[in-house]
Amino acid sequence: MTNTQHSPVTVLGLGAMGSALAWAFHKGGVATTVWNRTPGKDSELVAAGAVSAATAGEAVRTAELVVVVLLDHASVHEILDPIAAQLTGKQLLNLTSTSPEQSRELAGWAAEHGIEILDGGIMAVPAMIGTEGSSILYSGSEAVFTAHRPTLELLGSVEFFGTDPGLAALWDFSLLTIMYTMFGGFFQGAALVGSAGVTASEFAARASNWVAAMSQLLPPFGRIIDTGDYTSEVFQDLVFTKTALDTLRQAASDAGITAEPLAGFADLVDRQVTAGHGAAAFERTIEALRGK
Ligand code: FVH
Repeated sequence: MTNTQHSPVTVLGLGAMGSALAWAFHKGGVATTVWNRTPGKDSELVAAGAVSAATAGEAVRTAELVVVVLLDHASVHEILDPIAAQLTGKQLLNLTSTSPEQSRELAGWAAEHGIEILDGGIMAVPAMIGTEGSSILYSGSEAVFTAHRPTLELLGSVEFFGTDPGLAALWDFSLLTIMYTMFGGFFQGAALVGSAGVTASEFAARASNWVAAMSQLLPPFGRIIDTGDYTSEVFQDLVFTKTALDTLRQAASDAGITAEPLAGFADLVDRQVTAGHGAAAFERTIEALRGK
């Protein structure tokens, strides 16, 4: 049953994420129309009462809010460019993972066509959509965010970062950077301990506690980086860090595995030591990322 609190929504793209979003809208009482390039992915949604459209143009006709959740920036343009005229005067939400610059480019394109656009970064996997753990970061049109906030809250908690359309993606990609480097470290650690016959599952149980404990160090790191003073408060200096990383690389080599996930970070530390900052706090590594 549809709920008059929510305007009709169209979801363009029924991959794993688009389907999860469409289901959350539908279950929340939103009149939901769906379209996907490859037909057939909407059969269960349609059986449950969602409306299927044969083309993207047809799909956006009745919607006030059009949600686009496709593979990437190129596929978004591939689908939206031919229907720009039908989108004029409508409100668009891009939940496709696009880089900050791509989000800004899309916002420029939307403005040229009289389309109000909000951009979002989904901090959840499809199974989490609509649950407490799901969080979505937004930026761009505050009017679209405010008008549809109750509808957006059906997907997860919401936060608006500002009118720069690239901001949500900037936060999203910064958080994903942590996630992927952590996963890379987990795989390297699992390969290392696995060289002694330990299973990855056994390692994972201990590693998740370790990651949780180490994450407590991030706020103090942030504070030191923000002062720009890497000499007054030195929890661990760069020479010590270089020695530790060199030994970790040696351990990987001895076990016959590659240390590539660690190598990028180790190179940054090496550069800081070579530049004469060995006694500084290892948080100074961020300056190597900034090219200093
Ligand atoms: N899945 C996840 O965990 C993450 C969580 C964070 C956010 N991402 C982003 O969400 C976007 C969509 O991801 P997805 O999980 O739905 O991805 P797929 O299941 O691979 O579905 C891709 C959909 O895109 C359609 N598509 C691809 N190329 C084109 C194109 N050239 N023209 C039209 N549609 C296209 C594809 O259609 P089809 O292959 O079924 O015809 C799917 O609908 C993504 O940006 C994630 O980074 C998800």
